[in-house]
Amino acid sequence: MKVVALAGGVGGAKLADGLARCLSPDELTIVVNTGDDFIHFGLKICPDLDTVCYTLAGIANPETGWGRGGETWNTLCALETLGAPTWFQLGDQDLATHLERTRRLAEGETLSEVTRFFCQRWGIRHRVQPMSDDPMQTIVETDLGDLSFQEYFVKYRFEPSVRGFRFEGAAQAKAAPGVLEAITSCDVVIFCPSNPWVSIDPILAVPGIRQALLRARVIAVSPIIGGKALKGPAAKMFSEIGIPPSAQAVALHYGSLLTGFVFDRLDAGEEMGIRSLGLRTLITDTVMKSPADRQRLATQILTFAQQELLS
Ligand code: FO1
Repeated sequence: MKVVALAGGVGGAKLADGLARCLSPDELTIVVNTGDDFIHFGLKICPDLDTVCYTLAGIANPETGWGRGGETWNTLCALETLGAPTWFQLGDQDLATHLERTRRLAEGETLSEVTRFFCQRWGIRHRVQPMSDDPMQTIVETDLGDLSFQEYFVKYRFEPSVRGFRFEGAAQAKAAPGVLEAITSCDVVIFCPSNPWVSIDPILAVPGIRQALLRARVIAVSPIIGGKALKGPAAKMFSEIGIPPSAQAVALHYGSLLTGFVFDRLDAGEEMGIRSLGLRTLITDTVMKSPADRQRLATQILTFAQQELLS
């Protein structure tokens, strides 16, 4: 079965890893949010691409989900003694990724090419693609003013109250080579349990992607469980935009793009409401605490997708 997964952040990376454990490299393309990317110390940092790649390569930090396992922090400590900004924690090994990415981009490689190179080096056989090779920046509109995503998320610990979002550069961006083709030729697209507002929406804002999805079968996995997000500000964002956070709110957010919806047992009471949106549903344990959980959830979603294909 040919699958395209849209992912951003730690929850998305976990399900992408589960899918990679179930599907062969020619069956899976993972399209990753780059709206969180930013320039820091002159380096191009792509947190979601790195989180997905480190997770698939088995070299991610198991505690945080982002950055690398067994990391050292010598550079960050040295920067601190210089009074340099250290709000964004860059480990020594992780820094090597940003240095080499920045060098290759300056030599004229595209972000897709650099990502393919890293995947080869880290032994990742499945295709991992940035949503676009063009710069796009998620801006979080807050009561403190407009903040770039990493400022909002890391520097201000997602404390400011959110008023809205915009994706700067979206109108001029082109989908990365192969992304639209992957969506139009796959059997199913899976929206990983990533933040709908700032991980999946930036991907949907890339011209052509939403239109391509309208002709595809799309299954979303809810990142909201029992009214809360396992990690990050997704539930807080729903509330501050004026929508009570729930699995159904996630389904409504994606609206007519979806054909199927996966949500947690804890929210089984929402089934009727979600089905009334015309969606097929899978209710299961969606929390992924271990690699075995990732594979189990991916297997269940793929079986559900197969049933959709047959229906
Ligand atoms: N998240 C944090 O909460 N604090 C950090 O200092 C931090 C550093 C960092 C460095 C490299 C990287 O690839 C990711 C990093 N993240 C950090 C995670 C990142 O901000 C978020 O996971 C995503 O942007 C949200 O999708």
